[in-house]
Formats: sequence, C-alpha cells, structure tokens
Amino acid sequence: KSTQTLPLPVRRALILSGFLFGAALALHVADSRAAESPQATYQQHCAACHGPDRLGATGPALLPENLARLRKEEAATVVRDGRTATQMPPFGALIPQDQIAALVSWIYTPVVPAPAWGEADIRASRIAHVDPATLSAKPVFDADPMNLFLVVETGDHHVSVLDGDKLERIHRFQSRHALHGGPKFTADGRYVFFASRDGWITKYDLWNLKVVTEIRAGINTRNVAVSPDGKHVAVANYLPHTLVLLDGDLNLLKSIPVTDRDGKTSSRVSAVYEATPRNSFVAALKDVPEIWEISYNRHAEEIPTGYVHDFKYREGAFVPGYLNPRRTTLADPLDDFFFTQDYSTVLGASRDGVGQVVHLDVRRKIADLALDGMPHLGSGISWDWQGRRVMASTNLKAAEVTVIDLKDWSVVKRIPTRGPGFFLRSHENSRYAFVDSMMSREAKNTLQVIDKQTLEIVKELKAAPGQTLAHIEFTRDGRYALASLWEMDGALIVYDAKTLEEVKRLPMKKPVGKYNVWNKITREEGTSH
Ligand code: DHE
Repeated sequence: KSTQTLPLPVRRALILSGFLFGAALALHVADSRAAESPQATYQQHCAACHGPDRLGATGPALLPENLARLRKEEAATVVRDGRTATQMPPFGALIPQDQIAALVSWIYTPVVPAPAWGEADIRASRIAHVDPATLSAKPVFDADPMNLFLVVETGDHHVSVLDGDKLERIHRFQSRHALHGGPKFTADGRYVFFASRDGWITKYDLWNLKVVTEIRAGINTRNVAVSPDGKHVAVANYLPHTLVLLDGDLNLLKSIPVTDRDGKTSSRVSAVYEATPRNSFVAALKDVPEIWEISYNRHAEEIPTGYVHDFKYREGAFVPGYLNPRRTTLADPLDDFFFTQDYSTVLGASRDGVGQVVHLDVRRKIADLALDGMPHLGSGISWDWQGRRVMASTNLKAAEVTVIDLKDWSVVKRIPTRGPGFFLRSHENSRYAFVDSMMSREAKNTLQVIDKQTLEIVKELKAAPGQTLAHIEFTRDGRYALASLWEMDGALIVYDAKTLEEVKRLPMKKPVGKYNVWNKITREEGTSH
C-alpha cells in the first residue's frame, strides 16, 4: 500500500525510521568491512603493543624482515593462543579465525614506503635506566667475574647469569625480544652489549647486574660489535640499510647509509665484527660486493704502516679514517666471515656459497675457498693440527664440518656429520670440538664430538628424539662443556669435557646461546669472536 495514503506524521515517522534503518545498515556494513580489514583488526587489537606502524613497541616489530624466521601457521597460532610467559595474550575469542588468517597474511607484507629509522629516531629512543654514578665499582657478588656465563633464553626472553665455577645461576633478568648473535664484552669484563633482532642495543653492567642504557639503532638488526675499551659500538642493520656507530654510553655518533661507492645501490649489512689489533670494525655487506673497515681510533694516522688509513678514493667519496668506512671491492658480496688469528685476513662466503679469502691490508681477494652450501663462518674455530693452523666451519646446507688450512687455504678434510649444523665449539685445553646437526629434523637431537687431532667423530651425545641439542661453550679452564637443550622446558647440560659424561643440568627456557666472559674477552681460539 502506498505511503501517500497515510497521514503526514505517520509518513514522516516511516521516512525517518527508513532513513535510520538505512543509515544503521550502512554503518553496520562499513563496520563489518572495517572489522574484516586486517588493517582495522591490527589497529584495534595489536597496535597498542606492536606500534601503529608495525615497527614494534612493547611487543616486537611485525614486518616481513622481522618475522622471517616464524612460519605463518605458527604466527596464526600465536595470535589465537597467545605466548606463554610473555605479554602476548590469546586473541582467539576476540578475532574470528578468518580474520586472524587475513591479519597474519597482512603483517607478512612489506610496509610501503619502507619504514625509516633516522638519526632523530635513534636519538629519541635512548633510555638511561640507571645513573652510572650510583653503580658499584666492584662486583656485587662473590663469583669470579671473569668466569661468568651469560645464557640467552629466548623461550621467555630472559638472560641468566651463571657462576662458572659453581655452575649455578646467580641472576636472571628480562631481555629485549629475540636477542640474536653473541653479546659483546668490554675487555675488563664489566659491561656487555646485546642486540635484539628488532634493533635494540642493551648495555648491561655485569658487576652490578643491572641494565644501564638502551637505544634502538635499527628496525631489523643483525648484530653488534664493541671496542675492548667499550667506547665504540657498531650495529649492523638489515632495515634500514645503515651501519650505526654509538659511543660507549649508547649515544649516537653517526648512522652511515650503506651504499656502494657510487651511492647507487644500497645494501643490508650482513654482520659487523671488531678487530682489536686493527682498532677497527669490519663489516660485510649483503647486497654490494664490498667489505668495509671503520677505524675507531681517533688517531688513525698513528696506526703503524700496514694499516693504510690515509687512502682517499676520490673527491666527494668517504675519506677513510676515524669512523669512516674504507671500502675494499670484491667480486661477490660476503654474507658472514671468519678472521684469521692475526686479523689481517678474513675468510668469507656469500649466500650462494662463493668462498673467498680477503686480505684487509692488501685490500683484495687473495684466494678462493672451496666451500659449498652455506658455511657458517662466523661460528668458525681454529687450532694447530700437524704443525699447521687450521680453521673449521659448520655448514647450514651440507652435513659436514669443513677443515681448512690457514696457510694455503686448501681443504684439509670434510668431516661428515649427521646433518647440517649451526655451531662448532672447542677450547685450547680440550682435544674435542662439538658440532650440532640443528638443521636436520632427524638428527637435531645429536651433538657430535670431533677429535681435533684425528679429525674423526669420536662420540655422540643425544637428547630425546625431536628435541634440539646444540651450542656448546666451555668454562674458562676448558674443563666443562655446557650444551643447550633448546626446548621451552629445556636445560643447560654440563658435560665433563674429558670424559664426555653429563655432570649436571640446569633448567632453562629455550637456552639459545651461552657465553663465557673469559673465553670471549681473550678471544679463545675455540669460540666465535
Ligand atoms: Fe644466527 C650468531 C647470522 C639464524 C642463533 N648468526 C650469528 C651471527 C650471524 C648470524 C652473522 C654472528 C653475529 C655475532 O655473534 O655478532 N643467523 C644468522 C643468519 O643469517 C641466519 C641463518 C638467518 C637469520 O634469521 O638471521 C641465522 N641464528 C639463527 C637462528 O635461527 C638461531 C639458531 C636462533 C635465533 O635465536 O635466532 C641463531 N646466531 C645464533 C646464535 C649466535 C648467532 C646463538 C651466537 C653464536 C655464538 O656463539 O657466538
């Protein structure tokens, strides 16, 4: 029936209610569309902790680079069920399953344009946690400060401090999310610097057991390097393409944009390491075939000949010297590398397994390395074998430990292992080196023990099938070897380094890596630097 026949007030009421219904319907549709859009779901539920721009805040950054090691299915489970022992709550009751899937797909797409993290952002992120004047000038505990261990537990993002004599925990503190790479100590063993994958650099006072200062140097970071006096810190970033230099109190000195010498191609930094005898940081670039050396010696010109710091490339290019990169051009980019004991030479490999030996003073490649797959040279170790110095490396793609003669760069032996492995460890006082097979599903529970003289596998140490057993660090005297049972309810397993028998277990939450102060600061030949 036509509404025209109805009285005017009724008609008005009907028109109004129709309008209201239409508006409500429109709002509802818009609302449900908004709720369906991953951006809206993100802003509603995630932004408060992970940042409105996905760069991270109290929670980690949610960018493809930062999520590279987490499978999408696992990410969806984390959103649905939360993460125990962290601040990540379960969202399964709040966000429908299909929206969780859309949200997860979206956070794995790049932010366009790529997020920036410039000098002002770095400076503004600095947090001074304590007044250094309030800190004790001696250790506040009885344990030998030179035989402490730090254990990075990524299960619940904590670090444990162990007394290396008693092999007992003396302290445990919360770390930034997802620490990666070895922490770096000052030569006196007092301070240690950690890097998180999200770019946070933390300066920790081991004598006072306190976080001193933090700064966010990048959005996606590889690792950190520190000069022995603790006055200079270098940070290698994937995102943005920068190499960041800080002073020992974590104030920004400079953020160097990483490009080739023409400024045309920018690059991620694969890794940066400190080279004490050279007073420099050495950085490998992932996308540009150059290796950089950056002096942290203010009096660079006083460095004896052999360390050529007065080289000038051309007008307008970087002039090497204090905190300026000196570029050595290569044929292929380097992914990670190993220093010879005198730090004159690096052994590097690209992701495609192109191995090369680069002399840092001759400033060019001096030999090829017969390394296939993906050698993990940053984890390389060295020792004397039959009157020669050799180095050995695991391989992330091949089930072998490759032993290389450091004089003629030839392969001395390929020791077959149960599976591709990440870490290789030994100690000057031990005849054994330990290697994992972490990259193998079947053999990740097995540590193999190599006799460094016969170059044969002499024993296998096993965790239960399906568990991961990896990453050894020795006590200062080399008497005990500590391995990680790399599980959420995992442990540190202490082995007698001679008998290879288990002597003790300390419960830990996914203890990824462990680092002995003495072995690190003396650059013990059996451990990574
Ligand atoms: Fe690492 C060190 C690169 C994945 C645990 N890892 C390093 C270093 C580099 C590197 C360059 C040396 C930095 C230093 O110590 O200053 N890692 C890479 C990769 O390119 C790779 C394969 C891919 C990536 O995602 O970055 C990779 N690394 C891993 C992992 O998945 C590991 C097993 C678990 C995790 O927590 O990320 C892992 N990496 C480690 C550890 C060290 C490390 C424990 C320090 C070893 C040491 O004893 O010094």
